Amino acid sequence: MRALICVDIQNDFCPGGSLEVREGDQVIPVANKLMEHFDLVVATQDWHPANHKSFAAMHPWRYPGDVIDLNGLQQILWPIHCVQGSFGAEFAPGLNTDAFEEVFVKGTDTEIDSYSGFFDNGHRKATGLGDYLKEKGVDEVYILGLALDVCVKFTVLDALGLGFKTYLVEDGCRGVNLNEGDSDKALSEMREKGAIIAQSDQIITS
Ligand code: VGL
Ligand code: ZN
Repeated sequence: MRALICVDIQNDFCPGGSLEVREGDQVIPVANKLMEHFDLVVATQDWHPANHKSFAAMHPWRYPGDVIDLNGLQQILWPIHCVQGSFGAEFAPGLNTDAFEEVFVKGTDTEIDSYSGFFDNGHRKATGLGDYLKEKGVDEVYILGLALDVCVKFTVLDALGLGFKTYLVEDGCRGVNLNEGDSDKALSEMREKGAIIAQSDQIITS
């Protein structure tokens, strides 16, 4: 049984959003098209309290891109984004959210960030996505969304760690590329750790 996981396709990660990813909105038609070919589609949603400590604005004299120690973990500071209930946290317009069987929110604890859709960055708490997929008998996951070099990457690595056969849908992702080349590095790392890098048209015709 295979499942499609749509990672963080939200307004704040699309052009004009507070943490915009270049061409982020271009993943929407790819996601919508692929959904038709899956019996199970789930989504993750970055869903922060307004005072989340991954926000640079929560730390005096700190700016987006700075790195701090947050409760023992290295934390990149981000602009305020995906605040619970805000427009920026909503799924991007045009995304076929009706296809989502379940949505898993992450980043809800002010004290720890959660890039992966499965666990927080300290692997302290699970979101429920892993158990949910196993209960449904899923053994293969196809992952796409935003941002390739942050939340998509960590979701892929955790999927591999949980034993899923893991496909990364490359044309269904865009990267934030805080540093030049981050997306290429992320692709290499995912491939090295066992992910299969695929294009959406290969999946549709296979
Ligand atoms: C993300 C940075 C902070 C993402 C979420 O969805 O890639 N990136 N929070
Ligand atoms: Zn976030």
